[in-house]
Amino acid sequence: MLDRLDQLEREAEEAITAASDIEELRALRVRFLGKKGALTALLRGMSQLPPGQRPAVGRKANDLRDRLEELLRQKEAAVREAASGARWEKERIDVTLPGSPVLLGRKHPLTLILDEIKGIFTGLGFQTARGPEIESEYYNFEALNMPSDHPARDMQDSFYVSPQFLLRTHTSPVQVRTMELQAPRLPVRIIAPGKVFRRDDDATHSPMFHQVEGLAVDRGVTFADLKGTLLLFARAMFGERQQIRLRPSFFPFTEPSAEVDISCIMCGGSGCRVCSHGGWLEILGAGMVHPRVLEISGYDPQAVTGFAFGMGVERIAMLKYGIDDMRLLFSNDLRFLRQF
Ligand code: 2NL
Repeated sequence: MLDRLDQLEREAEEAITAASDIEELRALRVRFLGKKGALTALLRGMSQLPPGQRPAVGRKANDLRDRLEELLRQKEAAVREAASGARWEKERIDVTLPGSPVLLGRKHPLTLILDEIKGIFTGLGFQTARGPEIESEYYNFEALNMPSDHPARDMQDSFYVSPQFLLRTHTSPVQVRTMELQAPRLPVRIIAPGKVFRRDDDATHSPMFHQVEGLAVDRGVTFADLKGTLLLFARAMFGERQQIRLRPSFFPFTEPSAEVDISCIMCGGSGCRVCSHGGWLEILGAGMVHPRVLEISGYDPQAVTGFAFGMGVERIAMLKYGIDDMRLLFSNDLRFLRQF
């Protein structure tokens, strides 16, 4: 019996040493120490022994039980330790590695220019007005002295969304709406920045672009006020040495009308590739508000006068930043946008 206990001990030691996970150890505990286990079975046979041998066998069996319990506990601890070590190794992170860079956003070049334009006119006492991008033919054309048979209306190749509504081709309708709401209160001094839409698409035209129009209506507003305002704008925007030049032109909503040039921002006027060797760059259209437009908008053209102007924001951004293809402004290419 004592020999069989020794044999059981060796067998159990070997099995416990070889075990590699918790499940296996649990099975071994059942196999050797469980109610129907090997040690229990052996102890059952004790009643067959002569009474004199029983204490020695009993002691040895108890010692073996304690020893196996201890071995199982130690092995279980070792297995748990190994498992958590493997997990630690798997989840290990190197905190000295560089983190993922956080990309900082920035303003789009058009927004930068638009902010600058707004800032200049705000400083001159103009307020910013907004209006719908889908306009009625009335506000986009009729109220601006462009009846349906007007040739300028064919010139405007526009996007219609229904027989009487279209995407606005300029922000002038915003100014008409503002005058209509404000009349007959004076003065009117507003700029209308925003998106406009025309059927055009190449390196210098986009079907959607941005315009800023300005309008000043009051008693005694003159063409000189227009020139002074535009000269001040040109100098604030492009530098104090700027000159402007006005050439006669035509718009249905202004009379007289002018195209406004600034001295070339590349060469200062001596002639270069940017100004096609002319020394001047066209950046604005302007004029005195047509009496019909004042009247339609609720003002008495006998009592008040006004000047108005309009400029393309993309054109100004392209000149100021030296961009040669307008499509770059709408491609959302970070290699381009990061430069501003
Ligand atoms: C251009 C020319 C211009 C206006 C816009 C305007 C608005 C009202 C009354 C009269 Cl409510 N005129 N706007 C006047 C002259 C020119 O824009 O070349 N824009 C890019």
